[in-house]
Amino acid sequence: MKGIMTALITPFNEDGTLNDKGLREVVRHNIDVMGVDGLYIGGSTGESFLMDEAMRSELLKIVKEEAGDAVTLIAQIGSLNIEEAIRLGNEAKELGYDALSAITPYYYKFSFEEIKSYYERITEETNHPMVVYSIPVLTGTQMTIDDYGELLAIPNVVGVKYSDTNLSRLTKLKELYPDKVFYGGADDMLLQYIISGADGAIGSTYSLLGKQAKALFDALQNSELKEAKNLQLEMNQVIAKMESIGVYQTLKHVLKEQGVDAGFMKFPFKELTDDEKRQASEIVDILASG
Ligand code: NAY
Repeated sequence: MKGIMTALITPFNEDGTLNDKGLREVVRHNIDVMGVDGLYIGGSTGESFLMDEAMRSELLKIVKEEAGDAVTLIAQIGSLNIEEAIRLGNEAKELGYDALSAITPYYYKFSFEEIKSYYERITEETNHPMVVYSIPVLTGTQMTIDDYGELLAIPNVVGVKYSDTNLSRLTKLKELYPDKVFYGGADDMLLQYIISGADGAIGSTYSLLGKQAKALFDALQNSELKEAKNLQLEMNQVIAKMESIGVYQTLKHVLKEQGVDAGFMKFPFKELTDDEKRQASEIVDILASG
């Protein structure tokens, strides 16, 4: 469960249906070319909040079929509809996913007690390892150390995908819960997350920067801080460019230029304009020269 995991994009056809062939290519690319340790399926990067349940279920089936047991697989099954989350969680468990993950329930301003009961209910009814997905920048839900502690005390909650950027809180959490697993979630801070106690990271840009991220992670395990810093700076040039154009769209564009059928975005996400495509193509050159 440790190391570098790609938050997988989902390739769609132009009409919004799932691009089965492209999805398999993206899975293969991450395992065979990037050499990442795991895949996180159906997260923010995977646009799963724009999909219906049948499509989410199909996504989980195809990825497992293609990846087999080659890498760790985590299925993000969170949904505002608890029954849907439980059904998807049980499906992922039956398919052989290593763990489930669920976004903190969003949109409504749920109380912490409500958030906690959501995790209790999903874990009780799926009885499978659960990674809490905390991403305040998208959900607006900020949790305290005590809140995280209460969630980590729920049976089957094995860790947190910590897309929170408060690093001193992360250090404290790892100190308090050394047996739980914590994943960093902002790719331009991978080095800082690991130094602050994270066991690994889950990020979208590792579909392109997986090798560098793995090298950075290994450098830190060997206390090679200077090497790690250089790798982070190199990665950040690409990440900043992606952020200025649109991370998910740029990922798909660059992968397609690299020969991987990453497909289209799901409505209402827009495709890149011609000018943005030209900017995104510069990343292809940067990666090829690195
Ligand atoms: C997911 O669920 O897809 C994620 O892991 C999210 C992590 C990404 N954050 C967002 C908001 O998409 O990888 C990061 C992010 O794309 C990267 O740091 C570049 O900003």
